[in-house]
Amino acid sequence: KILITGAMGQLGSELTTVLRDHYGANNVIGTDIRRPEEGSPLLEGPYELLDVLDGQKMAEIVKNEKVDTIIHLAALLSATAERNPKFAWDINMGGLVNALEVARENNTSFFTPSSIGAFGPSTPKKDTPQDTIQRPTTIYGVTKVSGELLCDYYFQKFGVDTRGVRFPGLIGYVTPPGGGTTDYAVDIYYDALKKGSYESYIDKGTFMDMMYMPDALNAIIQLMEADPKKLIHRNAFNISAMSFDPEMIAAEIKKHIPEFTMTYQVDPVRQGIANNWPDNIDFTAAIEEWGFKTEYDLAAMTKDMLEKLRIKLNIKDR
Ligand code: VAH
Repeated sequence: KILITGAMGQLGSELTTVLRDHYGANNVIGTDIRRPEEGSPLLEGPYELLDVLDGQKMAEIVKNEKVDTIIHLAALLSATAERNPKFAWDINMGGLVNALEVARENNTSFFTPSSIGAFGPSTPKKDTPQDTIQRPTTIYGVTKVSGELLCDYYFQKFGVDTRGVRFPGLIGYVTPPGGGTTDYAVDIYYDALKKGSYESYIDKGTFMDMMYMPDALNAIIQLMEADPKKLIHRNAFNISAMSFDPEMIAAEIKKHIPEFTMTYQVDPVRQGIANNWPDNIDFTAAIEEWGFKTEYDLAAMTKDMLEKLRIKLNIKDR
């Protein structure tokens, strides 16, 4: 059985559904600090209230349900974390160490994501290597690097089967993103359909790695099912599908909505975070060690996002 923390989040909500389809609904327990509203797909399988700072409750669920895999997603993302650094440290690290302790005590396998946010201004910005300098200047990045090291430690010291990837910005139409720097790449599709225009808080020329949600979900399943003997890096694999700046995604949207216009109102905080992240990362290790691959590039993602959002938002005239 699989336990997912942060199941109500942008990634957690879609991963819970996909894993239930893949492994059987009753084998995937969604948990978060709040209960979803009635009718939520999250309630189509086992769901428990869980604050990841409550290690005792987490241990009880893992023991009672005979959980053998913990997927720990509960965390504050970069922009939100920057507004509440102490709270971000408490949740991101307090939650992680609780989850790792429960994994150690119950001998479960373990997945938690890192991020391109684990890199900083002194990291090579282009073709960022799998193994390189990591001196992030955001509290989010500090918790991501600390998390990578903690997961490596639990593997080396206690043999916990920890695995993880460094996610790029994730783009999906099911659940809105929650407080990230890359959220503009989701918001732009919603506004293109609702308003025919978008005011970007990230400046033109700011390149960041991105990935369509279906590819991110597949990557988690692929890594968790990979042969552990082949994993040299194990935690924090660089993965990405594309790198673009606001101008490129706007141009792709214009192919579908010719009257779409883009303006800029740069947010210094999130622009400051984006400036310190790579332009594009090298993900050769993920390809070599567990066959990482993606299906969606910017054109395919844009076509699918607009199709799915037209239905979700019931918009026919754009
Ligand atoms: C954020 N979407 O913007 C997250 C992610 C790589 C970006 O960590 O904080």
